Amino acid sequence: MTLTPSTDVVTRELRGKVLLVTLDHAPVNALSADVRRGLLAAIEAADNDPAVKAVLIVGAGRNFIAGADIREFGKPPLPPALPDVCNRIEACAKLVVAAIHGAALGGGLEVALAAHYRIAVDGAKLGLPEVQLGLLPGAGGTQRTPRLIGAQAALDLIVSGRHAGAKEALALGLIDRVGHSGDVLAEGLAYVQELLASHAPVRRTRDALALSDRAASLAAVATARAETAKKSRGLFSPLKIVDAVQAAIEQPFDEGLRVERNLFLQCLDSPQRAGLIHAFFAEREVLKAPETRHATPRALNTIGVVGGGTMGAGIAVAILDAGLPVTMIERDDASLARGRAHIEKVYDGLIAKGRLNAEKKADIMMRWQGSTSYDALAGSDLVIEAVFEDIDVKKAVFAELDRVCKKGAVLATNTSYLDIDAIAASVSHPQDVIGLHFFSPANIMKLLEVVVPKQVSADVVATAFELAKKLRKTPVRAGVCDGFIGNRVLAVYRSAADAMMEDGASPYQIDAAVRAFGFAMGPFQVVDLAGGDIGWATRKRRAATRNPAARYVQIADRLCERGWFGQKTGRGFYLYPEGSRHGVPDPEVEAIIDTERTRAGIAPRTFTDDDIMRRYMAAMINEGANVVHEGIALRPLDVDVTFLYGYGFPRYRGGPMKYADTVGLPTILADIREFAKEDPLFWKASPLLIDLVERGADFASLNQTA
Ligand code: 3H9
Repeated sequence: MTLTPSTDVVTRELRGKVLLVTLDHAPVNALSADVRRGLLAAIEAADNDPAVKAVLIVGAGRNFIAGADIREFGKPPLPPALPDVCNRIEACAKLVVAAIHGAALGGGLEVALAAHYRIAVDGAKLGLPEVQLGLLPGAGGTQRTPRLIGAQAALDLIVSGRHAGAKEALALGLIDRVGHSGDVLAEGLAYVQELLASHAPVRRTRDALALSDRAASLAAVATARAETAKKSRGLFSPLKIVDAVQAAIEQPFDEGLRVERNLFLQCLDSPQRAGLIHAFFAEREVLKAPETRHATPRALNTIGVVGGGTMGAGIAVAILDAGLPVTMIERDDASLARGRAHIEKVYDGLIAKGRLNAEKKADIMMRWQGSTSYDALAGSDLVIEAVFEDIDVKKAVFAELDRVCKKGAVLATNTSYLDIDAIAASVSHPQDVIGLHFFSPANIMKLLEVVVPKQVSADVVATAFELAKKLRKTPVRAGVCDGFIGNRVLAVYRSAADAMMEDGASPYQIDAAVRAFGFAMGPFQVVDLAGGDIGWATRKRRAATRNPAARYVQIADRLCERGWFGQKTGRGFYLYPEGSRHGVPDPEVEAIIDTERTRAGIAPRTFTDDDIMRRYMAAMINEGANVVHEGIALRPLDVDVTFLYGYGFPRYRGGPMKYADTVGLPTILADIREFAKEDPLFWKASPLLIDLVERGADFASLNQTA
């Protein structure tokens, strides 16, 4: 028998004495207004129906509930509010049980915590990941979780936002039972029957006693506050979480809920919440490149890598880590041995940290195979070339691949700048050639630029996205141009940084300002880490085609001429005393900069940190706009994801284009026009930026159009 009215997204069905309440709101049962209404109505119905002795809440599909509906944030609130729904569930006079499978995250776990008993099946993921969206659990999570599992465990869970499996959730006391059959409904119903049979009382989490040792709880808060202040790097919500948990200890439940609500609303209003939620959706949107919608990926069982240098070895590790076999090609035995050694070094590092053992390493290395003959690639489904960055060297490799690879094998180049159309044109099946631009270290960095040359076939693009999935990388579709999305934009804001350095800012001030903005590192630290020789080689390569009228700052060249390539040579922009990885400012570098200023006839001037960031970001945003305008990036969000995953852009700002929207495009354009008074050639406003400002539109308006 069905009690009416069920809603589309929340159905009710009486199973004996148990009201089965099923949330069915694809794809992840997010708690939209309809779902909240349906849940509330179900609880009301249960309380009003004497035939109902207990309520069982389950989720349809692959998850219990993924949390609040993130798409509603930033819009006018719709009743009923989730905290009220949770309070109503907890207040229900009938026994309420949550049966959890898949994700019970954020508001999803908060619903479960408001229930009186909880069972989860193997494979369930429980957590309060709101912090990753710039929020805190706002439906009682900061008040009920510590009451249930203690302040320390609650803080660990909420501040980290990590997921706990069913077994751990049981050990923590977050749930009461783990079901092993895999059938969440059967497990849930059996558990409710058992509770009814044993006359289990209605048991409310608000009355749980895990905070009864007040002194220990407050000590946990003090420790968490100190650690969070140290680690949260400019993030707003982590310390608010600590405040909310402190309120759980010090205040009665209802007052604690009020404190939580107030703190939640502060987080909700923060630009960080907007930036982080933009990042959440953007990283999912980039997966939906047009080719992935209609083309089927080719097979990806065996992969070849040409080149065993830093990039080739890093790519090989990424592939091995995905459980796939790798065939590595090098020109001679010594180079091959070096390639293998690079790979082993990564795994030995993990062994030293206790994250791998020798046996597992041996298992992994079984999937590695090396050869000095291209013929070993005859059976490979996909080959990634990672040799020296020179078009003739690359073309020679592709000629070999053309000769040995089977029909339909995908031929990929890891070039970071070179013309992939030209490489493709040099082989007999240009439709099989694609760019896969990994970032160093390739086994760690998440970004993968999928560079799409003119003649490539759609299923090859789809295969590249499939590979990214297997390697757990974040792919961004990019068009062919010098530097693709990331390095092209980087070259421009690096020039802006160089110009500021020559005009009077020290590299140390620029780095500090960029770090204070939220980047992990400043541009000159990045040069020192990557090796100054790499950029130097590129500058020399481009010298012939550089516009002679364009400003060219020579300071970095002066350092490279001295062999100061950064960390690996012990000095670059910074000094690295005795192999240290932490650079210290170098007075000799400052003297070289002074000499260069004199040579260029520049009277140094003062920059505030704000001046620095306005120029740095305007350069980045303007070139980002050009990249979108020219179709190199599909949308502004593709530029954002590139910078979040490949260039250490602070996630809480959402990426450069989202940041531009936050500041306001008219402000960015006005800055560019002001800077253009000094250097009109460099500061040329992007036609896209001008157009958007004229139309009163923003970058976000272009994010729907891929
Ligand atoms: C919260 O709960 C606040 C409360 O404390 C207080 C409120 C007052 N809403 O990731 P997938 C979409 S904050 C809306 O590819 P998977 C997603 O965009 C929330 N949509 O699947 C995608 O859409 P599309 C705390 C959502 O299987 C589709 O679902 N919760 C939401 O790899 C599939 O997603 C979280 O932070 C949502 N909450 O992973 C959990 N979640 O198909 C966030 C997903 O159009 N979610 N979508 O691209 C996740 O971590 C993962 O989605 C999950 C599934 C693990 C659940």
